[in-house]
Formats: sequence, structure tokens, C-alpha cells
Amino acid sequence: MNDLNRVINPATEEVIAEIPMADTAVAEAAVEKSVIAQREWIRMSLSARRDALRAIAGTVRDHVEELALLECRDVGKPIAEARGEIGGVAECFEYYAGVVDKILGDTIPVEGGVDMTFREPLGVVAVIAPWNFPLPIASWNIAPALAAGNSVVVKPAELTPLSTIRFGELVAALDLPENLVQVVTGPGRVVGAVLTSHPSVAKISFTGSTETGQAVMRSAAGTMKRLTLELGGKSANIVFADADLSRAIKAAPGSVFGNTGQDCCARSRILVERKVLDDFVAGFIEQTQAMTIGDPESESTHLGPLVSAAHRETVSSFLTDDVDAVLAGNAPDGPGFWMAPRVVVAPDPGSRIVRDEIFGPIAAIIPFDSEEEAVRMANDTIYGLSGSIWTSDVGRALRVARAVETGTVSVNSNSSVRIQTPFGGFKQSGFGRELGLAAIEGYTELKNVFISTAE
Ligand code: TXE
Repeated sequence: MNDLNRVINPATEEVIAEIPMADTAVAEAAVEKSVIAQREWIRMSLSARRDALRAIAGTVRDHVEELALLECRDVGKPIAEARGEIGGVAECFEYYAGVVDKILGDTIPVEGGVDMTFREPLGVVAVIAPWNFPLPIASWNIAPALAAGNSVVVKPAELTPLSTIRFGELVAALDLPENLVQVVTGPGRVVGAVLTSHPSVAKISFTGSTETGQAVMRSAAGTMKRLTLELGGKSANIVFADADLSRAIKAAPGSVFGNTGQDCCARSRILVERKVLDDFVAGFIEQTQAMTIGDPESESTHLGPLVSAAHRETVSSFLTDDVDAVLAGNAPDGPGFWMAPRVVVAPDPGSRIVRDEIFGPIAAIIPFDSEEEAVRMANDTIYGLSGSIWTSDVGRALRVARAVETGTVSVNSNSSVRIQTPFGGFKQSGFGRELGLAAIEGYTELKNVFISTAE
């Protein structure tokens, strides 16, 4: 181990922990230990592996408050949301405990024998996690990886390692193969570089920026690693004039400002049919102003600070003098990396606000005149992660849902993620799918076995 990483509470700017940063040798040793752990794991019975995943879920449930408070202080996330998200981590392990003995193959009709397929584990999986939903996103990858018979090395983001470190300690205290799940803290350019190039790592599950995802792909190419990449987004929330407008308005602020906008599924482009634009804008600003911004440890807080001073600077860089932004709330003065929500109506279609992932509390509301134009605008982005359609016309809902180039889309809802359903991107939002049974494909190799029945 080398330097210490000073972890800061973004709501107070206080140092809340000092974490050792792994160097190359520590990261390599973790991979080697993971190889041994995987061999032991895969020799265990199906029922023992199922029970192990249940035990992980159980220990997370027993420590929900502690893990939620760590997440709240580390990310600046409102405690009520953090609690719900940690509950989701337990559910994720419960779900994949049920999957352990349901990883099926096919029997395929062929001449001269019997042909069948098996889904074999990959070996060591490295999970490189982001700072916006630290333990939830790590769990979406750890749980299916384990269920499919792999071992895992997790690298949390430098800014927010605390919940993942504690999770690692809780898992280590269970009666599981030693080093089955290891947490290695450290910088992406050091630990990440080892994990993405080490010949004994079979797969990388990465969540982060599109630029870093490209670097991960390049590094992983040398040893042909399997990849799941969940990258940026610029999702559209399309509101047609025939929608239940009050429901659409009520739901919209949370879908872009939730987690203070630091959400890859943030609906940061709200496309509104021009006929209802004025009503929508007025209602949206009113609902946003009703959100409580402040102490993340208060149960009534809706929005906390941004994760770091540097990130607030990046987000603020979108608010140039030529941007006509409506301030829709009051943030505390500081200490803390606060930023009140901003709403920009009808921005220039070529502007950074419309094209780039902001990852902060800035929403663009953009008018459209026809269904065709709405679809064209929704697809006019390099990203394709999530999105929503608000309409009372079922035919239109299905037409537009099929036409938008995005991995997940909701109708009359702004939700994106369910443990049972596949989640992942089109285009430069990445590839591979997390969650649901689909995730198992990403953690297994498909093996074909032919047995001759010739006499
Ligand atoms: O992300 P990075 P950053 C987007 C969002 C945000 C921007 C920058 O727009 O403003 O990315 O955030 C590790 N090899 N998202 O700089 O760099 C790093 O240590 C291997 C969207 O924090 O992508 C961390 O664990 N790993 C997003 C993880 O990658 C490397 C969530 C993510 O960091 C590495 C987060 C390397 N060379 C940011 N360099 C989403 N999809 O939800 C860094 N890392």
C-alpha cells in the first residue's frame, strides 16, 4: 500500500476517513488470490452457493442503517434514499441466490447424437464501480458474477469507497471461500490498470464515463477480456400533449435532479410537445422549488450536495453567460459542494447543455411539434441508456418505445432499474446487460457438447 486517500463528506467538507491506496503489487496479489478462491467456489454444491448468496443478502440487511449512513456521508446522498438503495443491494443478492440453480442450457436437435449447451463460469471478474451509487452498482455485478460461479475483485471509486469496504468486511466474516469477494481501493490509473490488463482476470464490469470506458476497452483488448460497460447517458423524457400532464410534471423533477443529477439515467433532456410547453415549464419549476436541498442526514431532504468540489466545477462550467438558466431552488451556502437546480428552456440544440452528459442539477426543456420530431431529437445523441414516454395513446407509446435508441424505456413512468429486468446501453452508453437473468449471459461462456449416439 502507498498513499492514503482522504475521503471527504461533500456536505461538510470534513475528512471522514483515510483509506490506504493499493499499489500494483497489492492489486496483482488480489487477482492471484481470486483465482484460488474461484476454484474453491465452483467446487461447492449448488445449494451451498445459493445459501452463500443468501447469507450475503442477510448480512447487508442486518447492517442497512450502517451502510446507508456510510453512503449518505460519503456521496452526500439523502439518508432515506441511501436506505432504500442498500435495501436494494440485499434484494439483488436474494434474487441471484435464486438464480444459482436456474442457469440453464439447451438441447439442440442434430444428426447422429445429442447436443447440449452449458453456461460455464468465466473465472475472476473485476468490478470497477463509480461514485454515484457505489454499493448498489457494485452489487448488480458482484451478485450475478458469484451466482454464475465466478470470484470477484471490486475496485470502488476513489471518492466513495466506504460502503464497499464495509461490505467487503461483512462478506469476509461469513463462512465463504477466503477471498471470494475482495475489495481493492486505489486509483483507476493504478488498480484499474492492473485489473484491466492482468491475464488472470477474465472479465471487467465497468461503470463510469464513456472516456474511461474506452480506455478500459483498449487495456482489456490485450488479453481479450469479456466486458460489460455501463457508461454515460443523456436520456430523453418525452411528454406528449395527450399525457396525464399533472403526473408527468410531478414525476419529472426527481428523474433529472434525483441524486443531485448524478445519475446515468437522469432524464436531462425533457422534450415537451409545444402545445403544453408553458404549463409543463410552470409546473416543473414549481415542483422543483418544493424539493428540500440540505443536510443529507435529515429524513426530509430530497437533494444533497454534489460529490466533490472538482465535480461542482465541471457542472458549473455548463452555466456560461449565454445560457439563460432559471434558478429553481435555494442551496445552502457552504461548507459543502452545493448547487441549486437550474432549468433551461429551449436551449440551442447544438449547445453543450443539450448534447453532453452534465451529471448535475441542470435540466433542459425542449419543445417539439410532432411524434417524428420527438423521436428524431431523442435519438440525436451519442448515448442510449434510458428514457421515458408520457402519453395516453397506447399505439403511440409502443411506436415511440420501439423507435427510441435506448436500452431501457418506461411509459408513463420515469423508472429505469429493476432487479429482475435487463439494464444497459445502446450506442456509446456501453454494452452488456446488468440485472435480470440477462446478466448471467455476461458472466458465463457458452459451451457446446456433442455426444455421438453412433453404435
Ligand atoms: O468517472 P470515471 P469520473 C460520468 C459523469 C461524470 C464523469 C466523470 O459524466 O461527470 O463520468 O466521472 C475508475 N482504468 N460518470 O471521472 O473516471 C475510477 O477509479 C480502469 C457516469 O469519476 O469513469 C472509478 O472507479 N478504471 C457514470 C471508475 O473508473 C479506471 C458514473 C469511474 O470513474 C481508470 C460515474 C482506468 N484507466 C461517472 N480510470 C455512470 N455510468 O453512472 C478511472 N477508473
